[in-house]
Parts: sequence; C-alpha cells; structure tokens
Amino acid sequence: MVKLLKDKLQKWVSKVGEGGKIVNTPKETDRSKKIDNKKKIREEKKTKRKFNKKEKNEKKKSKNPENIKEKSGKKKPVRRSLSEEKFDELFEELSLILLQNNVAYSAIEGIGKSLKEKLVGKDKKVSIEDALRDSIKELLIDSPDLIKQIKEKRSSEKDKPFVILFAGINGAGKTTTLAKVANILKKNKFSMCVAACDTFRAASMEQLKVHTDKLGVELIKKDYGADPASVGYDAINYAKKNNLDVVLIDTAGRMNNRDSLMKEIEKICRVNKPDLKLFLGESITGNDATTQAKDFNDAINLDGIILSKADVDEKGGTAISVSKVTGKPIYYLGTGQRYDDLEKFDKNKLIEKMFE
Ligand SMILES: Nc1nc2c(ncn2[C@@H]2O[C@H](COP(=O)(O)OP(=O)(O)O)[C@@H](O)[C@H]2O)c(=O)[nH]1
Ligand SMILES: [Mg+2]
Repeated sequence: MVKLLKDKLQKWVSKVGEGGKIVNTPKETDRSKKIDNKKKIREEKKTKRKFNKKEKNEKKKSKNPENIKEKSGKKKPVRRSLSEEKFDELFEELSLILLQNNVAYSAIEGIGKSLKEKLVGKDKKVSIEDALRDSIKELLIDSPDLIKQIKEKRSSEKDKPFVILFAGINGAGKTTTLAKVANILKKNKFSMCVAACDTFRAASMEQLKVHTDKLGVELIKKDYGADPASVGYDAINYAKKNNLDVVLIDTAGRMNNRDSLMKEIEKICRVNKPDLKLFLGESITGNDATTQAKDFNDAINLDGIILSKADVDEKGGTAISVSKVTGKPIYYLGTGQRYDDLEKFDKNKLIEKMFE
C-alpha cells in the first residue's frame, strides 16, 4: 500500500498539524485569520524587544499552536485534541486508500473505530502512525504454531492422525500449498499421506501425484467422480493402520456461492472431522478472497487461513480483511511456486511491509 498510505498519512499528519497541532490555514476560518494577525503583531514586537528567558517560557506555555516547538523526525505527536468531526473528515480520505489496498469495509470500520478512540480528544502525545499501526495490529491474530498443534494431538490421541483440509475456489493454490505444507511437515519428521479428494477436475490427481512422488509421500485416491468424502475416509483409515502422523486432504475448487458444492465440502468435513480446516485465498484478490473466506467460514467453520501469491501482492490489505471477517488466524503466506515458498504469517512483518 503503502507508499500511498504513507504519503497520505504524512499529509494527514500535516493537516492535523506539524508537531502535532491542529493547523488552521488562514483561508479556513476567520478565527485563524485573527490568530495570524495577532501573530504578526507579536512578531513585530518580538524584533523590538530582546528575547529574554522569561518570554521564552511564556511562549512555551501559550496555547497558541504556532508557539509549540516543532519536533523534527518521522513521528509527529498529536498535542492538541482532535475533534471527532475533523477526525471523520480526515478518516474518509484514509478509508479510500485502505479500500484501494484490499482492506474490506468492515475492517476499515474497525480500524476507524479504534483509531478514533486513540486520537480524538486526546491531549497527550500520540503518534498518528503508531496509532494506525496499533489499530491494524488489533485486527490481526497471531499465527498459531502448526507443528506444536500436531505434536499435541499426536501425544494426546495416539491412534489418530492429525487431519488437515484445504478448501477454496479453483486456482487459489490449494494443491500447491498442500505440497508446501507436506514439505514443512517432512522437515519436522512427521509421517503423512495425502487424500486426493478433488475427484472432479480433470488431471487434478495427476497434478497431486507429481507432488507426492517428489515429496515421497503416499497418495490415497479413487476414480474421478468418486465421492470425495469417502476418499478422505480411506486416507484416514490408511493413516491409522500405518500409524501416520498427518493426513492432508486436497479438495476440488468450488465457488462459494454454489450451494451444492458447499454442501459437498460440508459432507467431507462431517465424515472426516478435520482437526484443521484451512481456507486458501489469493492475496491479490482482496475483496473477493474476503467474501469467499466469510462464506467458507459460514459453511464449514474454518480454523485458519493461508493466503497464496503474497509474492505478487503489493497491497497487503487482504490479510487484514480476511482476519477481520472470519476472526480466524492466518497460518502461512504463499510466496512463490517452489516448495520452500511458504512463510509463517507474521503480523508485525506485514505491518512493517505496509508502512515501509
Ligand atoms: N506466484 C505464486 N503462485 C502460486 C502460489 N501458490 C500457488 N501458485 C500457483 O497458482 C496456480 C494454481 O495453484 P493450484 O495449487 O493448482 O490451485 P488449486 O486449484 O487451488 O489447487 C498454480 O500455477 C500455482 O503454481 C504462490 O504462493 N505464489
Ligand atoms: Mg487443486
């Protein structure tokens, strides 16, 4: 976003006031003209008189904003209270930038509300940039530790594998991400098998087979057209028999507004009871990914989210939006097409990227 956001923020800060004061430009109000005239007179007097220490102190104490010594540097604290009206007016502009950067309405509302609480009517020093960072951070959930979750389940229920289901629309990156997750799990010495529950799209099983062969992982599949729930069931039984740690379920892409397909994924979940239902969304699709995440969450009650294609996304707002609408954590970000291109989601890193 965020060069734009940053620019806007700077403009915003300077409107609120250099050094944090609210600047009334001469054109803005009559009152500000008066202040300006007063200032001129004072300036003239000032040149006549010697600038003694007592006067300096008085000026410091004065409430006239022009006398507040400006601080140089990046963060400009707000010193005088910002009215709610002024805030609303300024936040409207900021909302547009956020909107253009894939932050959904509901998330913008959330940011606005929390920013307002931090800035409006506050006399103490508040850096607007810090307040905005904090408001965004509040919407993001810390990424859980998948490895720890699997270990915990395997030690508490020794006869059951940890089942992970990947859901999302076509092309979101489910199959590729499943392979990337398998790669991470392998590195952590977990044993696993993959369930080819996309029995719908031509060549889906062949695509999956290429990955499982490369990774040296067993693929459980049936014919095209088979009931996907039963493929998952077979895979879980296979894992139980072979004492495997994890079952990864690949599913067919489905549009979130297609009732029959959403019913099908509900059935896969009902039959196989995944420990982790992950929604795969594309970072670049912003509001679309947000609506999908909400619909999938309504249908199958997601446990978490992975956003793919973060490598081609400059905006960063999708993560904020999907977290806000689902209230679920983002586990990973897909950052490319190789197996290693999967990064644990780090909200601080995302915020830094947005403000860099
Ligand atoms: N650049 C980039 N491409 C990705 C990423 N994840 C998946 N892809 C590509 O997106 C396309 C669709 O991925 P696929 O896993 O088949 O999606 P699915 O239909 O949800 O299973 C493929 O060409 C992938 O290589 C990612 O993180 N970054
Ligand atoms: Mg696929």
